Amino acid sequence: MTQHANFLWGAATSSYQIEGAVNEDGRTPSIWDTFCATPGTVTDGDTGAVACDHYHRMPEDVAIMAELGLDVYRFSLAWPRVQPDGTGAGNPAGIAFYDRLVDELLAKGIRPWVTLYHWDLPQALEDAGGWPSRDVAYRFADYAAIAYEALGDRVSQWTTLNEPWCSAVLGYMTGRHAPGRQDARAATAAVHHLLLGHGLAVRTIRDLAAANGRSDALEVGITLNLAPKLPASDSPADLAAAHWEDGFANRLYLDPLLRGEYPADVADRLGELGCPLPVQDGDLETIAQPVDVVGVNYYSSQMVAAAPTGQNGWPAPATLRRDVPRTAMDWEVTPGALTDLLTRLDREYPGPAWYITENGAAYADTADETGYVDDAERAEYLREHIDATLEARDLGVNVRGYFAWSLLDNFEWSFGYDRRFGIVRVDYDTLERTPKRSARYYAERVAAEKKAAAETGRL
Ligand code: PNW
Repeated sequence: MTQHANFLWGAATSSYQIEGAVNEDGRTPSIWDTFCATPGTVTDGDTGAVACDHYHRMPEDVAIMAELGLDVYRFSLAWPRVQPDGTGAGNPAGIAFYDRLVDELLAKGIRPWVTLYHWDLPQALEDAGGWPSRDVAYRFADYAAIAYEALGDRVSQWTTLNEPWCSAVLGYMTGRHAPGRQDARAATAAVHHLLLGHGLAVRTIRDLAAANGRSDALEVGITLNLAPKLPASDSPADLAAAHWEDGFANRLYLDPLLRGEYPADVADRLGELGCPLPVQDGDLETIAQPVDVVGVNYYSSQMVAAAPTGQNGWPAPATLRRDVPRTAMDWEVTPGALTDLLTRLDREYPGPAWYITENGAAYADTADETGYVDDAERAEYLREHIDATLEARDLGVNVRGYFAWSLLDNFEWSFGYDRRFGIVRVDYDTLERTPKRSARYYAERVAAEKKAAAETGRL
C-alpha cells in the first residue's frame, strides 16, 4: 500500500444523487428508480431522473473541483450503467462515461477515488432476491472485476461499499430507503451478504492488480457510517443500551472486517430474535481480507438511554435530545465526538489508514439573485470537523484525508431535493452551479493546510 506524502483533501458525491440520465447509454433501472416511482416514498415525489445532470455537465463539475484546489474526488459507479443486468458482460457505453470522468480528473491533477456501490443496485438483482440473497455477493465481485478491468490502469483507490448499515437497515428493515422492505430477518441476511460481497470484491481487485503489476499503488477498502453512541449515565441499564446501539451500528461491521469475527453479544441477540447472520464456513476469512483503508462517514453522535424493549423483543433504546446546535436533518452537531471516534478506531482496530470519506451538513440555504449562498453555518460546521480530524491526526491517529459531503447540492434520498448538503449551490431549474461561502472557506482552508504541510515537511 502507498503512503501519501500528504494528507489528502477532497469532496464526495454518489452516482444516483448527481448523475441523472437514467435511461441513457444502456443504463437499466436501479432499486432507487423503482423506489422513487412508488408513491409516498420520497418527499414531493422527487426522483434522480435528472438530479444535477452531472452525466452531461461532468467537465464543468471537474473544473469546479480544480478551482477549489482539491487533491482527490470520491465518486461512485452506477452498477446498472457498468453492468446493466447485474450479471454478464460490461456495457461499453456506460463505462465510457467513467473513462471520460477519470481522464478529465487526471488531466486536472485530481486523483479519482472510486466507490463501487453507493446503493443503486440493478433492479434485476433485487428481483432475484437482493442483498438478503447470498448470490448477490458473488454478482458484486463479478461487477468489481468489470469495473477494475476498465479503470484500474488509472484508478488506484477503490472502495467496495458505501455504508452497508444504510443498505441493510434502511433498505430492508425500516424501509426508508430502496428497496423499501420491512423485514428484519432479510436485513440481517443483507448485512452478512454485503460484507461477504465486500470481501469477495477485495480479493478480486487484489488478484487483478497483482496480475497487472499494480499492487504497490493499490489502496482498497470500505466506507462505514460510524456514529458514537454515548450512554446518558453510568447506570448499568444506560451503559447496556449504549453498548447494544454501538454493537448494532458500529461493531457489527468493524469486528468482522477488522477482527474476523462478529461481536458475540450482537450476533447472539440477533439469533435469539429470529434474525441470524447466515454465516457459512470460510465467510469470515473472506470478509476479513486485509484492507488498506477504512473510510469513515461522520455526521453526528447520539446520546442513548435505556427504554422498554420494542416491537418483537428488539432492543429500542431512547435517543436523548442534547442542548447542542442541529442541522436541517435534525442531526446534532458534535465535532468533539469525531476526535474521540478516530482515537478509538485506531486503538481498538489498528492497521488501516483512516479517511473521513464524508462529512458535511444540510442547512436551509437562501440564494441571492446571483445564486450565491452565504452559508456561514455550513462553513463553521466544516471548520469544526476539520479541526476535530486534524486533532486526532496530531494525537497520532493514522488519519490520512478528509472529504467534504458534498461537492454539489444533490438528491438526498428519501428527502429528495428538500435537503441541501452541497458546498456548491445547484439551481434545479437552470442547473447552474454557484460555489457557496462554504466552498470558499474549504478552498482557503485546504490551501492553508497544504502550505503548512509543505513548510513543515510533515508526512
Ligand atoms: C450518507 N442515517 O447517508 C450517504 O453516504 C450520502 O449518500 C448521504 O447523502 C449523506 O450521508 C447525508 O445523508 C446517510 O439515517 C443516510 O443515520 C442516513 C443516515 C446516515 C447516513
